[in-house]
Amino acid sequence: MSETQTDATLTDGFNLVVDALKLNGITEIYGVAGIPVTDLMRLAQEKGIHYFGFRHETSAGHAAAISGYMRQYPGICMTVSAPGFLNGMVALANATTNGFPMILISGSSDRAIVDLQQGDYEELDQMNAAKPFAKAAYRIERVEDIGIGVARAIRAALSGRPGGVYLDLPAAILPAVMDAGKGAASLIQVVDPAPASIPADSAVTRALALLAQAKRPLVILGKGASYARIEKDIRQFLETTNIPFLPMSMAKGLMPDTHPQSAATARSKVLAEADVVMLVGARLNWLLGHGKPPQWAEDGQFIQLDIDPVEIDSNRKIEAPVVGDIASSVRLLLEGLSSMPVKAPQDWIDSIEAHKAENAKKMATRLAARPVPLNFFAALGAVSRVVQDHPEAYIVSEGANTLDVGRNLIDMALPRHRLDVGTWGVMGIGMGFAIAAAVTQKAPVIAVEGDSAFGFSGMEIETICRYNLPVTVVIMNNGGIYRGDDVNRSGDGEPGVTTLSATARYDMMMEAFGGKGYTVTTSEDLECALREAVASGKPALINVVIDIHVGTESGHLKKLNPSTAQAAK
Ligand code: ADP
Ligand code: TPW
Ligand code: MG
Repeated sequence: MSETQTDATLTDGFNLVVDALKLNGITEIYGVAGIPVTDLMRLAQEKGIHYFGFRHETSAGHAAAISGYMRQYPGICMTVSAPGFLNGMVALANATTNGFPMILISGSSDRAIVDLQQGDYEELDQMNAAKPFAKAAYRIERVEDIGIGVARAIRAALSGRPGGVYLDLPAAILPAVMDAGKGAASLIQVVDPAPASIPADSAVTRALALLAQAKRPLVILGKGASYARIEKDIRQFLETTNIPFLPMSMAKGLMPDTHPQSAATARSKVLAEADVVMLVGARLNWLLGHGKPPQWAEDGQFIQLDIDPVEIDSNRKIEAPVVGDIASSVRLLLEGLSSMPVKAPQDWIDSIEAHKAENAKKMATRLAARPVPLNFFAALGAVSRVVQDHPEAYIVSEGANTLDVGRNLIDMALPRHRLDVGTWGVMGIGMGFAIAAAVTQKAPVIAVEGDSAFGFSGMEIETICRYNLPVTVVIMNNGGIYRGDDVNRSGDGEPGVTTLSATARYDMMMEAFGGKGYTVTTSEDLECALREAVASGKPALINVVIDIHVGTESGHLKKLNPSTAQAAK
């Protein structure tokens, strides 16, 4: 513990870091304590910033990142040096990949020793290690630069395409003192850190002209659109033009999934047949088949709304780029409709409707079944019925079958309420995202987790209990990664590659920390337990026993999974 500073004319690095964060509206820090940041965390807490202590830095980092996404303002993760820093890096890299604004602040060791590799405590050249994975990386080396360092980090995280920023705090600057008045004057409150970026009129007109002559137009909504909070204007734009839309996973709820213009249940058809596609904050990456055949029409034309000019033409030709911030871009497109009206042709709408009706019939049959042991459809159907009655609930999800089937079955009514594995398909976001959603949104959270996926952050249920958060974890326990019946072909009796414990009682883990645990084997019991758990507003975990034979290897990503056609040689 540092001694209490009694000289009123002096301040120090500890105080200045906390004051700089507070001045810029930071209200939470997620982290794991240790040298050299323990007292920094204590001081932050003392000065009114809520501190959430985690069991692993990756989860704390994911919490900061998703708080950034939900708030449109950087979340803060704080870690110790070297290993703690590296644990946090997974989340920082994931945030950069997904465009979530966050700042990873790590304490670091003595630079003079680190740079000569003389073996300091937790020695690592953290700033250079962070650079390839961060949108920006800064190190503050003088106590009088703390204000500038924090301001730069916030601006870098938020401006343009948001991302993860690394801020290195060498231990020596924390107790370093300076004149209190000069210290206060050195702090910077950032002004307009994510300035509007207005697209050119010509870009807007070009996009509308392309849409106006389309025979089979389609709008794709991505998480960039959710982040930009365009729910009001995009709804008006879509309802005025009657263009069908498809949400990417985390854009579900930007327009309600039950909206008649949603083409989600005719996804393959509209991708293959659309002649003009407008991408709104969605990238043509693997999640959209890179915009290429066979998923897409060879001669389809694209409009792309994005804040990053370099995104345009990244995978195929974009006929009408609209580079700007999405809120401004959509507003201008909406205004432009008065002079350039756009209406989706009725025969296109009719053909989509017919396809949707057919698929809905197939799905209804699937959902009516009540198999025991449960399969994913029956179990996730029960979850979706509860979510329908709780539109305010935040849904976190990860896994493979659990994620893919859940994404299709669980309708979202409100924007930014679905938080999942995003661009990388990363496992381990579960409890961190759930904690941040509960903390920042003061709403119930339902984390729908594969049994493998849960394991990556499972210890954080202690964190959930310690802070008494309204999080219900639902584990689809099929005893494995994808399925629970893998065979060890060596015959030596050890478990197969994807096998986990099908009889594991994850609910007892929750009980061990003081939360409520349930094990269920039927969809009725699952629905009942979930309703009770959400209504309680307290930590709960439902272990759902799923048939070990029903999962598909790699879920919906079967084609990406290479397998050997050769016998063992
Ligand atoms: P999804 O996974 O939902 O398809 P992506 O993460 O691939 O979404 O794409 C989101 C896109 O949105 C990124 O290319 C990013 O640059 C862009 N974006 C993020 N925020 C904004 C914003 N405020 N204005 C414009 N574009 C944005
Ligand atoms: C950080 C690879 C993708 S999906 C998955 C793994 C391990 C788990 C699937 O099993 P689960 O779901 O969760 O039980 P289900 O319903 O299909 O049985 N490490 C990281 N990220 C990824 N994506 C993996 C490994 C993977
Ligand atoms: Mg599983």
